[in-house]
Amino acid sequence: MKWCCLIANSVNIHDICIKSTKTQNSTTQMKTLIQFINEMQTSNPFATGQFTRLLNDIGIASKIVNREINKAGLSHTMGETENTNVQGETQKKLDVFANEQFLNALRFGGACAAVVSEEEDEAIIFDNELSNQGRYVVAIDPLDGSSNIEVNVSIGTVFAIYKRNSEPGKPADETDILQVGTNLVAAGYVIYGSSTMMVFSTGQGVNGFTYDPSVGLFLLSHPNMTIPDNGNIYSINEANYIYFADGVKEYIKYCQEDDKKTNRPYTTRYIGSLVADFHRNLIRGGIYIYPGTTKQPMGKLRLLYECIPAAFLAEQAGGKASDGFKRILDIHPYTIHQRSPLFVGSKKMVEKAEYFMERLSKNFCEFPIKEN
Ligand code: P6P
Repeated sequence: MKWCCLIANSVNIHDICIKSTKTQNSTTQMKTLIQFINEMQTSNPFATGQFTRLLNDIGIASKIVNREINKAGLSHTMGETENTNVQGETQKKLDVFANEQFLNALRFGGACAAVVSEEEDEAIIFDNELSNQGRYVVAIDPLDGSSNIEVNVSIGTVFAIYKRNSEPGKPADETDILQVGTNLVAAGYVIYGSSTMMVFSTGQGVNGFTYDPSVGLFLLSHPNMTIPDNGNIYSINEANYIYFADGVKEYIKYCQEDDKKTNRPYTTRYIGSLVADFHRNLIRGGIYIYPGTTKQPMGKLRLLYECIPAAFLAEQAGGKASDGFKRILDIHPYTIHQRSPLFVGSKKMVEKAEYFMERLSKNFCEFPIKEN
């Protein structure tokens, strides 16, 4: 710092030094994910350390997935496999790789008794001595938006964590798997984008951690994330317009009207990756809609490992999430890959969309439709 002052007059190095020192200090002052989780554990007298272990295991698996994504173009992991998953989608090699990493991390961590994964037809009940003592179950989309991998667009992992209902010591069962969103103990996502971030909530607000690959740590870069009450970005795939309910069509028209006092017309941004669209709207304000359509009345997204975690985070950040009518977190799942329409984001924007749905599309279809 001293030598900076000596030559400060010449090239303004002083500011650069201060800035870099400040940047340096702020980086070194940033809390790591482990420190953050350990502080949570010490503040909870009933904590056994299993939850800390679980979040840490998810963090480790996401670092391995991140490394593979970052070099996908240079390695054999790009491209498709010959298999299709239960969704009927062709599995990408990275889908399979990510699924394996998270399942292995959770299987041997001793905190998780069962997993529902988008890439697995059935729930995975670990049923080994260690896992049967696990007090948690996890619903996960290991790599959401993987169709964007080869075009280098941000993709993500989405996870939801429940406390098991059945007694530890035995294998988990269906009562542990099909839980309503209000039972969640935590939810989050990892976005593999221009930087890799883990954003999660344990019910006390939302915090974002940026991954620093030079030290292999997630650092608390976005404490107490809150979503603006209103916004001017709407995210929806308008290619499906003719299949939308009238309420959705009317809301899109509302977004496109010219009205300066309500900051319209809005801007449309649709990345085709839930985590990326959700993350932008969380920071800037906005609404993401994947509605039911006449072709797919329950929409495309899965309730357990896409809609519920997104809804939990949105509400924890001060936003809102529904299926256009009902709060997502109040929907009782009846099957693990159940779909649901999703309206999620800034509270006032979701409420406006719900107004049009209520007024014009109340009977668009009786939710939830029992899918075969
Ligand atoms: P569409 C990715 O497949 C995903 O599940 C979400 O991440 C994304 O928002 C949506 O589907 C994109 O679906 O039908 O618009 O291509």
